[in-house]
Amino acid sequence: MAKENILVIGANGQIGSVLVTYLRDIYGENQVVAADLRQPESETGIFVLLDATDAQALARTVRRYGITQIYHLAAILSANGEKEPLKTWDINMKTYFNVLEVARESGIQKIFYPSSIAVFGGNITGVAPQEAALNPSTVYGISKVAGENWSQYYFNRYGLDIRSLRYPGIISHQSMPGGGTTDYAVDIYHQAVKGEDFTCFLESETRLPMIYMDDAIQATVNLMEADAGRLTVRNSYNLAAMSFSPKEITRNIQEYIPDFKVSYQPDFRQEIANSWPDNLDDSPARTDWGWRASYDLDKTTREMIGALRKKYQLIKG
Ligand code: NAD
Ligand code: AKB
Repeated sequence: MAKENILVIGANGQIGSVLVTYLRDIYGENQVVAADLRQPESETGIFVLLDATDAQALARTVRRYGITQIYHLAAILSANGEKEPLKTWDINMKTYFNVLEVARESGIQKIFYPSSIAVFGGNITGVAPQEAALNPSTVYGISKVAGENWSQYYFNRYGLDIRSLRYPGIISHQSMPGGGTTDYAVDIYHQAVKGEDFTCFLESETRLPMIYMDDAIQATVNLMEADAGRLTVRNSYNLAAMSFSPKEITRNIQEYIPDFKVSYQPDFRQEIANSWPDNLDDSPARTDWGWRASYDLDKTTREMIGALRKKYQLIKG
């Protein structure tokens, strides 16, 4: 494997904190530079305090570490984004333009851009096809559609090798989600394992596409390592793993924790969830680079409950 120097921006977030460890296992501890606005809770490898809206600071980091690939994870997510729409647009777009421009100017070979199911809007009912009219309802979704279009533009115009996934909601035990609409599907496991009741901010029947963190990381790395000639989608690949409602995940958890109780108090996030599809058709990802999910809801629940039981026992003990 060619020697890569990888920069992960937004490295302290739900995905970044898991992805950095995984990339360091593959490419080597000193080959992966973690960068974020905030200091990490514990520093294990190279970390740079970086505001990616600052183009010069980003360029300095790229030069200093001889960066060859960027995973650009920094963004404001759907629910937090609705609280400050203009700031969200500004941060999500400015950071991505800075990444695109530093890549173009410094000859960076590859970029990973995470998109989202939030690119779809209420015009899609049921399963979202790869090719669809994208009418997002949130400022976050609008910024992701714009990001996808700019990815396609920089690929067509400058040959920049940008790869992207439309992630479903990600479920992880290692890290907490950062202000999205799918966050309930992580929070619910924590409450269940702590032996507490859970109040869900979505209605019981609202089905959304979700994915377990291990699958999301595997998909990301597989896409980044795929032969460029096989990639037919240059805006963003649909990615699917499972789809469930709060009622269905509750029933699944109750198979392991029978006393677990959930009540429903939908808030502004319900409208966001209503505008998203139930699931995605990910046939191009399957055909082009062999994508297959390994975790369904039951396997996810087993892993989450097992890992969180250990975590909370450790905290107690
Ligand atoms: P997160 O909110 O948990 O983490 C984002 C990180 O970016 C945070 O640590 C934050 O401090 C950092 N950040 C914010 N502004 C920054 C800036 N200006 N400069 C440097 N760092 C900055 O997000 P996440 O869940 O890890 O998501 C990562 C990416 O994946 C995002 O682009 C998100 O839109 C996308 N995505 C996530 C999910 C999911 O369910 N987690 C689903 C679809 C898409
Ligand atoms: C959110 O809910 O905003 C994210 C996402 C699906 O993009 N988890």
